[in-house]
Amino acid sequence: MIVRWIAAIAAAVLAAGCDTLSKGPYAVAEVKGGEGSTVWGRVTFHQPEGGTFVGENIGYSAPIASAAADSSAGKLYIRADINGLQPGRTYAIHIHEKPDCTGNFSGAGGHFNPGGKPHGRPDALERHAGDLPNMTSDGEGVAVYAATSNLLTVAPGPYSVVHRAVVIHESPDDYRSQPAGNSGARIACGVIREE
Ligand SMILES: [Cu+2]
Repeated sequence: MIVRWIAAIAAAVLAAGCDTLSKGPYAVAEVKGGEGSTVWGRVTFHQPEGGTFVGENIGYSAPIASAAADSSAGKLYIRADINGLQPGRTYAIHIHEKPDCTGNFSGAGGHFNPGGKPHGRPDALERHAGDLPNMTSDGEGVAVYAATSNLLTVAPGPYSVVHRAVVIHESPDDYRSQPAGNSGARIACGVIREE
């Protein structure tokens, strides 16, 4: 029921066609796997300036629709397009604290956690700012992903994603285990820069 309601809202918002995505601060990370890896892609961060804005209508299911429905002003819209994953698998994706993908991505440090909180569900009050919903690949190993955050910003400040890193892990985040959701090895990384 709730899912249907969210989908209906998303469809209505998309149909309205307003789009302030191009306004407000914007950041991007080019994500790459390690040596021999097929993983590559792009993660973008839009911070709308005001009013309700709309994610692109890419015909994807719940995650995209709910992100579009939830993308009111004051929330950061995060979009990932990742290729070369294994088909039909779920991966953890996080913001990590350092703009460094060296050392098999260990250079990125731990989860971005300016609030000094425990790791948690991405919709929990107590969580790392860098905790995000898991990402799932389709039958071709492509993940099209969207999420919103009411903590993160692109604009300068303690919660800004700029000069941080996006890290993708080999396993899903269980949203419980400390400090990183038992999500396994880091398989791809990209430094976030403002555009
Ligand atoms: Cu991580």
